[in-house]
Amino acid sequence: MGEPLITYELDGAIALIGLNRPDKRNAINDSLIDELRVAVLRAHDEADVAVLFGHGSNFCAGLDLAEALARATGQIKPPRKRRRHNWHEVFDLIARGPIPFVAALHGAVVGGGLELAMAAHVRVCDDSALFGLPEGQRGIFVGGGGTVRIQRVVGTTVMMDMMLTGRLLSPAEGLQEHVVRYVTPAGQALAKARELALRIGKNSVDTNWMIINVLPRVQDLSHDDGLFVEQLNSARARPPEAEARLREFVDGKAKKLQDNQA
Ligand code: 1HE
Repeated sequence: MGEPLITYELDGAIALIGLNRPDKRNAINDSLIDELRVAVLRAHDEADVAVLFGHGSNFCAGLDLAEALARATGQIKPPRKRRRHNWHEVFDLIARGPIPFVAALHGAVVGGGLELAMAAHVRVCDDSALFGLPEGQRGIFVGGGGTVRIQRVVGTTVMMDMMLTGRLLSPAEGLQEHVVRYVTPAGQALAKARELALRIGKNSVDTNWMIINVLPRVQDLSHDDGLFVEQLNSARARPPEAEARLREFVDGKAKKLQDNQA
């Protein structure tokens, strides 16, 4: 058996999930998606937060174009039954699962690689990162949730430009367009992502679940329905953990918020 296409490591409550196909720039083929699914589900079971990163020179070169060609020419037969797209399934497991994901990005973060990164909840890149959607140049279209997820983050104008002109965004532009929230010097994105994951992992797991599951759904609702869903969630019976954390503050024993500055 060859090297796994996904590496998995548990560091305390943090799952470290690495794309591990560096010779093909971590291009996503069906086997990689299958292994990613297994790793994500394992992280759901045993971790409170996960970090997603790429081994080698870049985060991810997107769809495996050789496999896409084999599919386009009929060398790989289409499935007999229609089913949900495997990328949609796995990326939604990341985006709307029980635990937050932090993405550590470097080098090429393009096409499906960008779609995967955008499934994570907090994104960090180093100054080698380049963000792009080269589908137009390859004669294909985004298929990993980009029309929904990327468009909602960067807006139609930016996504149209990226797709039509093939323009790559620099880390500074990525920051400006909310593709990432943090930029580090080269080689330090993973360390920063782990530091943020550690911080996120200290939150109540229940609140983390609400943050990542309620916010994106409310974003899709009307004002009135959004407030209704917010009320249902904020008013639902709070676990003992909430009581303990509230008491900690009231008793003057909670950590100062200022300790959390950038
Ligand atoms: C690949 C892929 C790939 C590299 N599929 N094999 N994605 C793209 O259009 C990006 C295509 N890739 C690139 O533009 C460049 O490879 C990179 C900028 C990412 C990196 O450049 P570099 O110089 O470091 O590497 P390289 O020499 O171009 O590639 C190294 C190897 O990786 C080479 O294979 P080799 O056997 O000749 O060594 C490449 O063929 C291979 N490789 N990228 C397959 N993507 C569900 S919809 C989503 C649609 C999309 O994602 S579209 C975007 C596709």
